[in-house]
Amino acid sequence: MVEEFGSGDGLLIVDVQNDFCPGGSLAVPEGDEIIPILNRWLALAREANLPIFASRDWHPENHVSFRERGGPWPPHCIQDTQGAAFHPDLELPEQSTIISKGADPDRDQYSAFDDTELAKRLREEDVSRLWVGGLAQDVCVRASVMDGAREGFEVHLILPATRPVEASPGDGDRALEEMQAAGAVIERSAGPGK
Ligand code: VGL
Ligand code: ZN
Repeated sequence: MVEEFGSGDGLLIVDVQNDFCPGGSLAVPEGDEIIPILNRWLALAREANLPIFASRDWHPENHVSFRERGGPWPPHCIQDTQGAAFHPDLELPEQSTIISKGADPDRDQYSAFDDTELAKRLREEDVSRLWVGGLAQDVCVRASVMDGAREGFEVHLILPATRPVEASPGDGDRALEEMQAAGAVIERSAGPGK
């Protein structure tokens, strides 16, 4: 249970985009069910004036991760398409900082920290404890949580606010173990005061 959410806290919402939600081209099962939980965190973060970051997968049409180039995934989150847009129910405040990744056609970036300004921006905003939710638990959330822990942040994964895509069965649970082993805290309650 999260007793207090205030100074030193920051929120990172990973890849809550149409293509990763039911109906999208790389749908995470129940991916949209995390949105009401994230909206509560967003409202609290906004009230407390805490820094909010939202990452997005932002691929060119010919991205190396797509099957036609021998990659593991169907085409998804192509820049400036509906599939790449944040889910319309996600209530991202105006002041949120958007972190785009995966724009290089020849390289993937699962982590929101990979070659982005995120770590620097978090330090500038004096964030020491980072709350993370979003999609997918076993891909970009996993990579972002592990990098965040490696960068020295106290990373808490909001478990009810994430879902795995499970390209292979068991990936979701394996990712949780790896994140925990990297020093992240797996938070099983849905939010502050819940
Ligand atoms: C993701 C698969 C491919 C994610 C991104 O955001 O978790 N998964 N690209
Ligand atoms: Zn991708």
